[in-house]
Amino acid sequence: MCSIVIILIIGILVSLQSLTQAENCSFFSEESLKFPKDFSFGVSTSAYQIEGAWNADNKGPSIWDVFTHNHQDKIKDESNGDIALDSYNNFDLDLKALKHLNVDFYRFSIAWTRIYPNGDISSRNQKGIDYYNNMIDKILANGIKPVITMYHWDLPYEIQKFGGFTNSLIVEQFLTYAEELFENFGDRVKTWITFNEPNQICKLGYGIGVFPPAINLPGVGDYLCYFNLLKAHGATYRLYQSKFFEKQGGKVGITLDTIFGFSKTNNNADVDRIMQYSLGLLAHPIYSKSGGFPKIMVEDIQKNSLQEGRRKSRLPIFDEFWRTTVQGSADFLGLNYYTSRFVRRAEKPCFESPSMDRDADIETSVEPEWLMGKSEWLYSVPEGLEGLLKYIRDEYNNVEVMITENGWSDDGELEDDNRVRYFKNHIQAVMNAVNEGCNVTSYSAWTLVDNFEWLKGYTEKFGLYSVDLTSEKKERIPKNSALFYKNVIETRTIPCDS
Ligand code: GBH
Repeated sequence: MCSIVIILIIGILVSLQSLTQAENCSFFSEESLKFPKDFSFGVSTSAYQIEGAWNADNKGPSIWDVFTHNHQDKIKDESNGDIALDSYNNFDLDLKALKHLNVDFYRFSIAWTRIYPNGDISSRNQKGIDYYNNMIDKILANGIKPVITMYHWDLPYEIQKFGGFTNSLIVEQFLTYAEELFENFGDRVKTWITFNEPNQICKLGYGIGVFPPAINLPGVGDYLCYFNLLKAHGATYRLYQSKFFEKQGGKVGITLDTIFGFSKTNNNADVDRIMQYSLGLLAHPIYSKSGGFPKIMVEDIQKNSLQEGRRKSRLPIFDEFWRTTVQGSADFLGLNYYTSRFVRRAEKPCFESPSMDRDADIETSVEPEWLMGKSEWLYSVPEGLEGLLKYIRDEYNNVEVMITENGWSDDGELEDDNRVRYFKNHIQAVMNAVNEGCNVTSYSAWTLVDNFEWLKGYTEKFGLYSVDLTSEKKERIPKNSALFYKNVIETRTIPCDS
């Protein structure tokens, strides 16, 4: 009797295990294996990575144009986005791929320098506005919803001349640009993302200085950037609420990127530390009940700053007006998830001082069995996505989450089985999280077509489609992963047999 029960229990456990791998589809009811009806699937891109036409129709230079032109040596294959996939002149090719995939939405970004070539309203460029108007109309005419990222790293170069995100003038400049977008496109666009990945904008751009504008001011410039960027985001949300929401009825959010931290010794304090320094510094000001930067950061950075002989903290503090403007300033949390790490508190201070890394004081490591992509930072850790979604559910009052990016890099082969596996396991992680009560409403794959991968040029491919950049037609050719994703989208399930 007893052994039968044990065998039964083992049987159930084994089936549960296979459910998480999405292989034993017959065990559970159809419903628990299907995404909810209103869950939507899409694909994401960004302007500089695909558009090309870097100076067409009055477009002004962005910090990426100037950086790639002046520092060819910093880009792995010495390439740039001058032509890229030439999506600016070939949007129909992208549209054809979008239709083939059957996506519910297309997330793309607008190049600020097409709308305002020098960043300021005085340079308003009707041709740029016409271009995106036409694109939005075409997307909608094909039954696809446009999701717009207002800023995906291509700051107008003229704005960087006065300090970019380290100058609080950025708040007013961004707000004016955002208003232009709401006014021109808001009748048809109902999902707005202000900024893509402030972590990369601020830490890489103004802290470590490996991304343009390549300001090397660790632990100072990065924090100033976060501070001003959050104010620009908050002000934009308030503008939409007061002037556009009643008529247009859309949603405004921001896209944050983070790893999930695992602890080998189940040390929750270490996990919380990394999550606050990676996600909390942006999510706490916006999504927590109290607002402002996370307590742990305020305390650490104050303490370290005084120890360094400064008169006050390197981390700016929101005054009451800005704390309340930023707090609650999003209808959803856009999440870019790629990878995770094991984390532990550093035994000895091992980062330069001052720096965000020194303030965070966390060492990270990876597991030998985690599969690595072409990108050296990218390991496949689907359980990190599930853990992260549950963390957000518990920490930020189950705010609506839109997964705005998730993707895998390789050499660009059409038989991209590792990408198929990556997507399969991560989409399964999303389904598990949804079944655990996480308020996730959409999933977007990065990216439509192999494109300009920033410092790696065209050497790391993330696309569902491949393109021969030397060919005349620049046709987008589906990889196995495109066919896999198309199947997920059309069936709302994760296929058992791939
Ligand atoms: C996303 O960032 C971006 O939104 C997207 O544009 C990009 O193409 C995609 O990921 C793939 O990278 O080693 O110093 O060069 C994800 C976060 C930011 C992680 C840059 C890797 C490399 C830093 N990525 N980071 S560095």
